[in-house]
Amino acid sequence: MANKNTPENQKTKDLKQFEKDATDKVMTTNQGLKVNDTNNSLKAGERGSTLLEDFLLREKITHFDHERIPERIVHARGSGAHGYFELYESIEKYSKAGIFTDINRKTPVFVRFSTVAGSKGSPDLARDVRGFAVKFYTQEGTWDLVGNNMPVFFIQDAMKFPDLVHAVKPEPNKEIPQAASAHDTFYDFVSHTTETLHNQIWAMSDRAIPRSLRMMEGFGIHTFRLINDKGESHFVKFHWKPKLGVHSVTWDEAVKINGADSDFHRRDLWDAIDAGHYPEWEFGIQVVAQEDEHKFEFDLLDPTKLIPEEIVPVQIIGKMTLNRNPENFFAETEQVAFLPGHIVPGIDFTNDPLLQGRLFSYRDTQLSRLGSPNFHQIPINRPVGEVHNNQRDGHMQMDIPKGQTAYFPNSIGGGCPHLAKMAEGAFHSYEERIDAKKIRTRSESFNDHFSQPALFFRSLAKWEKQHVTDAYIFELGKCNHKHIKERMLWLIAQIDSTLAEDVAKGLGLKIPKQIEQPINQAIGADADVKKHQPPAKKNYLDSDPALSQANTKFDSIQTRQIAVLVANGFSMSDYKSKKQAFEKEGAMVKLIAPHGGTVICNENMEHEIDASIMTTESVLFDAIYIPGGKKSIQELLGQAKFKKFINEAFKHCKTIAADHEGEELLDSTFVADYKDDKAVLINENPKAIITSIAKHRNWDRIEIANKVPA
Ligand code: HDE
Repeated sequence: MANKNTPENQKTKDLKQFEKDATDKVMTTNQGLKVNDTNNSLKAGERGSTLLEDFLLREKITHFDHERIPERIVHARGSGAHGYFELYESIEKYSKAGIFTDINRKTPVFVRFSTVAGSKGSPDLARDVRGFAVKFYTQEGTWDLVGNNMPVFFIQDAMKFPDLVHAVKPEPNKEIPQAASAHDTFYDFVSHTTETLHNQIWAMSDRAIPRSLRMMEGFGIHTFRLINDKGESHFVKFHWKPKLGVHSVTWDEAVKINGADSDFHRRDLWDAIDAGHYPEWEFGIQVVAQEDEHKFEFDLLDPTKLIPEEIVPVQIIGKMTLNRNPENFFAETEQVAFLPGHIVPGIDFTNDPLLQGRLFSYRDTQLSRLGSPNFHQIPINRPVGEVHNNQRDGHMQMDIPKGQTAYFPNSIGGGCPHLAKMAEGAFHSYEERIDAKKIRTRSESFNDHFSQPALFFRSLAKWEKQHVTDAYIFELGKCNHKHIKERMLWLIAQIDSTLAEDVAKGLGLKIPKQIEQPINQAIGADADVKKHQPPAKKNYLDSDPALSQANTKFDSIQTRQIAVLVANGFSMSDYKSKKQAFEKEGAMVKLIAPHGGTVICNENMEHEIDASIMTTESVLFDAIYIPGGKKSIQELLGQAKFKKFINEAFKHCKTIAADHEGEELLDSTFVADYKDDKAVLINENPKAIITSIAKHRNWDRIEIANKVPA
């Protein structure tokens, strides 16, 4: 059994040998030649032309000219972190994987979160699915769980992926819009490809605008297999559940955050890890016995379907902690290469046609992105175990394979590298029985496209439903083609008639009684059209509480950003008691003042401020606290942006607390008429404020909040 710290040290040690630290070092060329001028090129005379001879200039410029690589074709915008995975209990009855059986291991991981549609420099708060890709450096080989923050995908067959991506990306004639699904081509595709509707409604929900990457769930999406040491298979879905709960911002905030801090999620992840608030997710599995494969109302191989947790509960078996920021963004976060085909003994694939296509695509894309079949030798991609085979050469070969042979079998090289016996942990594909015709089609068992979107919508709280409605109105409102909007309205009506009516009202359109047939055009030209049309929704479960963010955790204010509004003369005693209490619970308390530099409290102490009101925005914080102090409040009243700051926080249903004279500032805002709101707290004790902030938002306020003209 491995020492508890071995694996983590193994990858850290491996990466360490490639790290470069220039502290106290002299500057050199790439050949190690010492350089004493990197500011001026070599010229013929002081004002003369530059000489071709200048190898220092050429080396520097040539490297610069080639320092970009293609961004990922999807998921280009990402943020990464290192950490480790621990197992709570062995699941050896299901899987023989070391990572699932050895509770003494700490398996190193590298995680990359991403948005899907936008370019590398696009803003973090786009309405989009988030990638949630985890590389486990296990002792038996690297396992990549390349998932998303939503449990289903838009399409059922890999063959449709280029169409989906072309539809959502900026339109090809004008390269507009960036990082947005709210445009004609996307809804043209969606409205003709009804299998997309489930993931689509998730993308309209708050899941698509997370408060933090640390506050979202992760899903492997596909049904995989777990294989035990007897070679038996169980179906499995993988889940990540954030310890801080699942929380989101509102769309109005998202739009404003993108302007105020387009790196909001990336910064939030980095700062939390930097401050020692290590993000954690519990790891869960939904297991289905082989013989139960066909007992569901949907096909387990269909990636547009989830298994409701009400039907198959998630068993929590481990935890992932992210505890180290990368040393270098390009070397680690950009160059990391995830492949769903990276699995280890004890885990295997199913015939999900989307997964099967992914097994081809990811290796292929790394070849153009990273430029060489040796991408596995890049430090972040190297497995922790030894690598020996007869693959040779290629661009940027980093290894020096010794010996005369590069083939198998051989006798000259002593038959090495020799083959692993099963008893030595060799990989062996699950021996699935297959007796089938070769056929290009879509299984009829994949045809139900309305039941699960309807289940999702039914399971949401009132405020979540309102957000979905608003999102559809926004997205379809951005489309120019009336027939696309009408087609969408008809399809939404198949999911939920009230939702469709509300969206139609917002669009100023009527839900059409009929739309041109067929509804689902994602089938072959000669396919039997009738056979492939989705049937009316079925109700096999009234609701699944796990689908609603109203049922998440509301027990912590850890890492919540609290804006404290102050000017000279603020009450130190008010502030001190709150600051201590908030920080004890792990919140980040930030002083916001009318100007930069410092402010002096009523006890004559100087306090460094975190941001002047001119450089920050309400949307970057989770809550507001205003300590008393007559002089301070008078000054804050004199600067209109403080009122805007408070009005916006009120609009976004946040906790607003004030002590003593602080109430006067609230009286000058929209809050004045709503001081009985449960998240407006005046002269309350710290505990009450903490409980309120932990609730994330007071969504009961939503209807009043929508009236705030901020
Ligand atoms: Fe991906 N996807 N994908 N995808 N995907 C890529 O691989 C692809 C799908 C996901 O942080 C690409 O290295 C196809 C589902 C994540 O580096 C590419 C299909 C899920 C990431 C690719 C899918 C994902 C990618 C682009 C349909 C959730 C970012 C760059 C058959 C389970 C990984 C790259 C990172 C990245 C192809 C569908 C998640 C082009 C063909 C389903 C998290 O290979």
